[in-house]
Amino acid sequence: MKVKILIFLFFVSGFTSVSAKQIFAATTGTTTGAGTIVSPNDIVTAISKASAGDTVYVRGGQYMNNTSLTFVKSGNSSSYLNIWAYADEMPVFDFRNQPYNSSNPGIKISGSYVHVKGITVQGAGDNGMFVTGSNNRIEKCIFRWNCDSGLQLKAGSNNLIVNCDSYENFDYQTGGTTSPDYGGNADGFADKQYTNSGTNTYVGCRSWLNSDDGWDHYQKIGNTIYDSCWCYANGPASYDMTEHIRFRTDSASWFSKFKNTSGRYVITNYGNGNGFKLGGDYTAHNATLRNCISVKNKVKGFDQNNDNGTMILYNCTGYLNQRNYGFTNSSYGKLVIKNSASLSSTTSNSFTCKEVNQEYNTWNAGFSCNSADFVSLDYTQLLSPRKADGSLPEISLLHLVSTSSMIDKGTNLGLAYSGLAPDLGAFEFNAQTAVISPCKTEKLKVYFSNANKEIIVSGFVSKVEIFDISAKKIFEIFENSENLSIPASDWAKGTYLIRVFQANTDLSVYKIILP
Ligand SMILES: [Ca+2]
Ligand SMILES: [Ca+2]
Ligand SMILES: [Ca+2]
Repeated sequence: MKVKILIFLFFVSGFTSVSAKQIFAATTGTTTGAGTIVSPNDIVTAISKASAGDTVYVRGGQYMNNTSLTFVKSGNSSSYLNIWAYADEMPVFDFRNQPYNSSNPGIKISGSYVHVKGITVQGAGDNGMFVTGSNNRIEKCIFRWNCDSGLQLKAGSNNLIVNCDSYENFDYQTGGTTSPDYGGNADGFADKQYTNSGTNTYVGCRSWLNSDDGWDHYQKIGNTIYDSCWCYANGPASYDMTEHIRFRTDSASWFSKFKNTSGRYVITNYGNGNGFKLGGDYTAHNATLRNCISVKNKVKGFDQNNDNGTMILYNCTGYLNQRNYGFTNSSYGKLVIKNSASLSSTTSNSFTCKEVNQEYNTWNAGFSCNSADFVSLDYTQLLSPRKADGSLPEISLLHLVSTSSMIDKGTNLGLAYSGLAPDLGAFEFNAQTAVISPCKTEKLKVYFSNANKEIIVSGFVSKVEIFDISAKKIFEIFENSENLSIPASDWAKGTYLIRVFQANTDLSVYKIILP
């Protein structure tokens, strides 16, 4: 008995000593609050109480700030310091009353191993968020309507930016009235003008309608990976500021001079309007882009901009930019571009770096790409709402039709693919196009194996039914099975509905298009 009690005490005390704190911040929080959900702190106090392993839960609502918020706290390599939106709530840090000034970013993060999740930063007098630390993780955040770039990284290394959106950032006073360059600075993501030795990584991020560029790496020396990131319509011709959240702040001193005859306050944008600007000033920035798309930007979709690093583009798609791919400096940089696609480039692409390795792209001999290859060309889909977990929305834009000549025409680059070989462009054709009614267990997977021409139902199932497009049942099996392979080599091309029962009552429905 004594032994049992001793063991019990050991675990209790051991657990207590390493347990992480939870501290609540709210718009109604105070410096004297207990930091609990019923007695929250203000955000600055909450973060001051946190250390590695702790989580600051930020309640939803509008956090109005007239000055920058500076977070200097760090986690460590085994425990992040978390600053997370609470549950599904939406905390918005609003800096609309902050003076327009290049020393007035909204939130500054100089610490390392900090994980920020689920917050919005808007209307700052300079960058929305300004990061100088390393090994930070910025997730599910929104940066909008700031007076310089939405998210700026200016030092540090190994930062991971996941599922963030940065849009409509516009530096409307740059250059002043004597030499106007309105919009010349505000990028969606500015990761520039510094040197690092590690690698920053952007996954599932979107950048749209920013005044200057989608991503900008001017004078960057270091390394960046982009996975599944989207640029859209950066560099618009003008901004109508009449309804802008900073209108009241700068109305008399600034916006009033732009009033037009319709009573609107419209400011011409002088920004560059590139999607992914990979370098600048002949510095060596090594950029690896995988499955990225760049659509309808004012100038270049993918832009060397004199980068002297190694630029690797795998399975990227450029569409409707003035120039989808602009690699134009034959004295600098190494370009490796494969399995990529170009559609409707207004002027011709250019691939003329110091060293170029390009193959298996739609513009190379023997390959092709035209509008008939795609399910949809509706670029407004790019702005669809994200999924609940923050990941990119399901879209059909630039997805391949089953008859596309781009399917299985790529070379194996070590990325996941379906069918016999990788496809060209950002989206691999996948026979399983939709889950109509999702399965309730994570373990169920239904897909078409192009290699063996069979439908695979993996997971424990009690019954499977398959219907063709006319709703005729063409297959049925009652079997308590863990893995079914259903031969489909003699089935016609087209759409099939697959109903999978688990434990008889738990029904999942899938749509599969056989190529
Ligand atoms: Ca610029
Ligand atoms: Ca820029
Ligand atoms: Ca394929």
